[in-house]
Amino acid sequence: MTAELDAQSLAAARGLVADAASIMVLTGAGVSAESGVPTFRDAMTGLWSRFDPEELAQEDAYRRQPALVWAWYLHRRELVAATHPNPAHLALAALAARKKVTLVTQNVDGLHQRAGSHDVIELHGNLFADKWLDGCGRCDPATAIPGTPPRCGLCNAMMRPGVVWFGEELPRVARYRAEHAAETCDLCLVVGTSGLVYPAAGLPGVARDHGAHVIVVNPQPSALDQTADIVLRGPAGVVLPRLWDEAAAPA
Ligand code: BV8
Repeated sequence: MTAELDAQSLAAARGLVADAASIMVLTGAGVSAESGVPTFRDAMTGLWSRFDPEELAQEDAYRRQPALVWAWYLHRRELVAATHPNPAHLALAALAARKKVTLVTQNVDGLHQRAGSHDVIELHGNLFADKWLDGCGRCDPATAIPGTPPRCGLCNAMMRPGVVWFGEELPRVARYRAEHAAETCDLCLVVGTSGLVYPAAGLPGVARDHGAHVIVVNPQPSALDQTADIVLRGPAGVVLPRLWDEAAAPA
């Protein structure tokens, strides 16, 4: 337990989790940090240090420099594929076996699913899904012309990562389901996000406005701290297993 993680806040948070009938969880890159996945803003280490991720994660960047952006996504896929879920992911999967949990993530790494979480709402898509940019409707990855990026053999459209870029609308169903969960939960657990990217970062405020308690888990201050009833200042992999660990006495 980190020095800043005081026992009183932890006990209060455990009580909220134990009493909750419906929990909405919103995760960001910090929940995967202990797996070794760089958070979104510090993903730009080494080769990529001279680029701004928000610059690369945009459609016009892709149209301007498809090979560079495609290589960036392949690099991130390789990084993520070599990692494993950490105790934070596993604790969230275990919570869903005991409580009604709607897991909403901003992450594109698929680690919640690999930890055993089901029906994960991926607001920003998935790094391992591909789709087409301006495709003809009959584009087929099986017959794509290999390249950086691959292209459709019929219409020459570029394959693109199945993520949501800045300036793109979120997937409608995912967004609707996340907003419904925020409106109907009685506890919103916010884990590992700087709370800077919208509309995802607005969800804890929606939950609060509908009467839910909000708990933030983050070793650093975040833009969502002021929305929280309780801020647990520690790493998710340490904090989450203490919020509902099986061994501990009921709160
Ligand atoms: C939209 C997929 C409607 C891609 C991502 C101008 C033009 C267009 C739009 C906008 C604009 N101005 C503002 C907007 C809206 C924009 C936005 O919010 N911009 C921000 C930068 C201001 N949003 C959008 O564009 C969204 N679409 O609004 O459509 C529209 C359309 C047109 C015009 C207007 C509106 C789409 C947003 C989705 C972007 N795609 N990802 C890819 O990955 O390549 S976002 C990407 O960044 C991530 O998915 C993630 O969501 C976000 C990063 O946030 P975090 O997850 O919080 O990560 P971060 O690194 O910031 O923080 C990590 C945290 O973890 C830190 O707090 C750290 O302390 C903590 N931590 C570290 N270690 C641990 C830990 N916590 C716990 N435990 C630890 N061990």
